[in-house]
Amino acid sequence: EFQGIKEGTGKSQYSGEVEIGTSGSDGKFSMLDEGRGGNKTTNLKNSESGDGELFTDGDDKWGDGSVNDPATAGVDAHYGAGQTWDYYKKVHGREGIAGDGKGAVSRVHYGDSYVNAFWDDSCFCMTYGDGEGNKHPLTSLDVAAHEMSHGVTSTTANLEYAGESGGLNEATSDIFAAAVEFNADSPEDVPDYLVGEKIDINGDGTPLRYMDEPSKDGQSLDFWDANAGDVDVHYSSGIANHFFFLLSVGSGEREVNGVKYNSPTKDGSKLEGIGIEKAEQIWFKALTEQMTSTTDYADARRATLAAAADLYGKDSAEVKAVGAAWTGVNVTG
Ligand code: ASN
Ligand code: ZN
Repeated sequence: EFQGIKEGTGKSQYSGEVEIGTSGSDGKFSMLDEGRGGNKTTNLKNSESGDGELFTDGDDKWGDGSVNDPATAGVDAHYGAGQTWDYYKKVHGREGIAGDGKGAVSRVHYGDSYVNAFWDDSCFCMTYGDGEGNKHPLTSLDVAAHEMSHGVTSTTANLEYAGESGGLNEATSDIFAAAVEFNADSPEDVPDYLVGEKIDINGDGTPLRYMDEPSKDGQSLDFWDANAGDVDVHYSSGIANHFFFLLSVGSGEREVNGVKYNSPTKDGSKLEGIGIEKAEQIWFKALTEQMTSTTDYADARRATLAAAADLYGKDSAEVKAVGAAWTGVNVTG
């Protein structure tokens, strides 16, 4: 639901026509969302430093839905920040990324053909490149939610960004990116268990990452093994992303919102999911109450089992499902 004091309309590149929280009055509006802690979105105009220039507009109708209008990337980023804010508030009772009611800054048009986006604790801001040829800004809803969720992780468990804890840090951002999509009101971004499916980062229409079978990207791990801590954190995250898919949806061939998945288990077990609504509650409680900077995969199994026991009872079907999903990704406890 909309909580800002002003509602502008934006034509985004990836989410269709959306409402965004703005401020101001006739003749001069700005991308400052007072209703969401003062989230604001600025234009770096290809610079790689500075705060950027706050987006302003005369009639509160932003962007044209294409890269030709610099405000379009602003719409996507501002919308993503707003939807992520609403998600944490509505689903987890958390006010803002740090839980203190304060908004964050989104900076778009970073550098030239920069193919990444990143969160930075020190500026409490996220920054988006414009992608290959400056044609595909990395501003889709899931990318925004992923980056902002790095801020949630660093103000809670603070999972160290290396080794297995780094994989769990990355997975936390992908998990909440999916959860934000499922809770958002985007007319065009179909909620799915894919990461970066809108930004065409590979140039062939394929997503950046797959949660049902992470190895489909060519590098991510589907299952835990003793070397999991040695690979890039964006690949060891596959183990927990896969756990989350199995817990939410189940194993084998599945279809959600018209998107087809096929999720294997290491032990050949056939799993039924408990739904993303419960799975995201379990992950959030584990992240905020159980995990620490050094949590590894074995600890994550214990943390989520404890969270599920707190939420649903120690003999609950949910606790059994958590254990079975971890076993399915070879975190056997
Ligand atoms: N977009 C990347 C991420 O959020 C940036 C990085 O590698 N830290 O994971
Ligand atoms: Zn990340």
